[in-house]
Amino acid sequence: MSENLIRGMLRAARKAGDMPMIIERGVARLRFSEIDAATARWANALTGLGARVGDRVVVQVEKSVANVLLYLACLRAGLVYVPLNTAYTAAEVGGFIADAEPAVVVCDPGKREAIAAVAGRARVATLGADGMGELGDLAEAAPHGFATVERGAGDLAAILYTSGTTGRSKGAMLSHGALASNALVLKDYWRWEPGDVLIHALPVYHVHGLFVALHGALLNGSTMLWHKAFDADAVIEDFARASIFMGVPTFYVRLAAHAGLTREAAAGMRLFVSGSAPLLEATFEAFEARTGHRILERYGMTEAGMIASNPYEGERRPGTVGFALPGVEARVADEEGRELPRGGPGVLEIKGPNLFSGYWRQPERTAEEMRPDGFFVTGDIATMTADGRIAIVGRAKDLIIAGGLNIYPREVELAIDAVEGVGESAVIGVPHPDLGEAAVAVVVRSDPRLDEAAVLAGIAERLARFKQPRRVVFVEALPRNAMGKVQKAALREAYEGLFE
Ligand code: MCA
Ligand code: AMP
Repeated sequence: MSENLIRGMLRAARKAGDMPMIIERGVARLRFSEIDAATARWANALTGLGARVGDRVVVQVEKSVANVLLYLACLRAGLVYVPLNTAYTAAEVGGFIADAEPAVVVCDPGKREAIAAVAGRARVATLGADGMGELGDLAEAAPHGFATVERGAGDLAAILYTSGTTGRSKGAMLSHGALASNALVLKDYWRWEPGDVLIHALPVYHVHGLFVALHGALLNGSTMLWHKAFDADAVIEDFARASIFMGVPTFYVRLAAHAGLTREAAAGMRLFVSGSAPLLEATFEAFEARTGHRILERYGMTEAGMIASNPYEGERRPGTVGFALPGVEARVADEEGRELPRGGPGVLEIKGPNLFSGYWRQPERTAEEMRPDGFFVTGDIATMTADGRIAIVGRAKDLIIAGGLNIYPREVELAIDAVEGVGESAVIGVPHPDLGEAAVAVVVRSDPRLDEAAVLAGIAERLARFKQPRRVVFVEALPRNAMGKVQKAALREAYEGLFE
């Protein structure tokens, strides 16, 4: 039997019939009854460009209905979807293209020239937010029939890049089977039911918006109220027409600061889900006080999709991410992977059908994060109670999460160190009231005339804006331990009040 993930979605779509699949600002943009033919047309357009089963398709486009069809068409045609953050610079995109070696690169019409310059041998096709552009035109004219490509559970559906630390980034290979198993588990765990309507305000280039939200709605035949970007006004207005909302903690911080967030406004909602970064207890409590809803916090990772979740019916406890999802095994271990007694902190390791198939063409880096018994080392520090409730209490990996987006300090440090007048730098994450964490660069000058603006200007072309430090501070020397390693904990402590 084919285990192509698209099959379950097309089945659900047939049941949903003429119901809107995507509503944008009150207008039905796509109906479930249309997606069979529409994804067939898009699949024909892609194969017409020369993409063959197993080929990668790198996509950097604005969030749109066309973007969803493009993703679904990749599944249907057995192509491997590689989405990229729209904020990435052409230089960053070029790095991903060199690694993924796609057959086709899809970009916004306005970026065509810049992307073509870094696309190597790949075909470049444009796609605008309105569905126009070269690929949109091809899809418009393409035949309505397409034989869905048979895929096994282990065949790749997508590659999502998780870091750009040093030199090469890591592309997490995700199979049809891993994505399907995770989506089906969540469908039951969060009690998706007929008639559910999802407010979709997340970007569609990361696990949260692309898989957790989109797959959930598609497998349940649920209408999505589509928001191009998060806007608290517009989201609160949609509460009256929806039942489920998913967001990163920054969304909830902004909602809780909004005068329109009231019990009445949220009365018809069934479920609020938070994840991608820690939800502060204060945000959880403020949200409950205002709406009566207890946010359901869950925890996941690009390499594993969703790993743990607070229960739907049991206690949703702030500061915890709940229990390992059905089928997922979790243990808190020491540095050698030996399970520690319950209660104390250690590195969280997990195993299950949701796990990725390794890093694209980097078996040695995959091996570094896998235990011989198949457990994956998450790099998150966690505690687990005797009954299995998990709390994420820190990170062993050097990672900053700002507004739900990852920033790898090493990558930013390398860019800053290349700026004229910089001696050395250390990039740290410090608490930020809106973003949760924000990046701060601590810089030692080799040229005393260097200022903050010059550092930021020096990295502007190289790094996506969200990775650029919110502040640059200058010091005489970086604190180092006896081994010569920069003491980031000391720096974090020194600057923890910077944004308060
Ligand atoms: C935008 N900017 C940011 C961020 N977003 N800076 C730091 N961190 C960010 N996350 C910058 C812009 O470049 C801009 O800079 C300024 O902030 C304002 O931009 P704007 O577009 O207006 O920002 P915004 O609309 O307020 O966006 C903030 C946001 C957005 C709504 C929090 O970043 C967002 O939607 N985040 C969600 C990301 C996400 O989906 N994460 C899930 C990953 P300037 O003004 O200087 O030009 S999946 C995952 O982590 C795992 C698997 C999981 O468990 O889910
Ligand atoms: P990514 O690297 O984009 O896949 O992001 C995964 C990381 O986000 C995890 O390893 C955690 O560090 C973090 N994360 C996701 N959800 C949560 C959560 N609910 N609480 C704390 N950290 C989280």
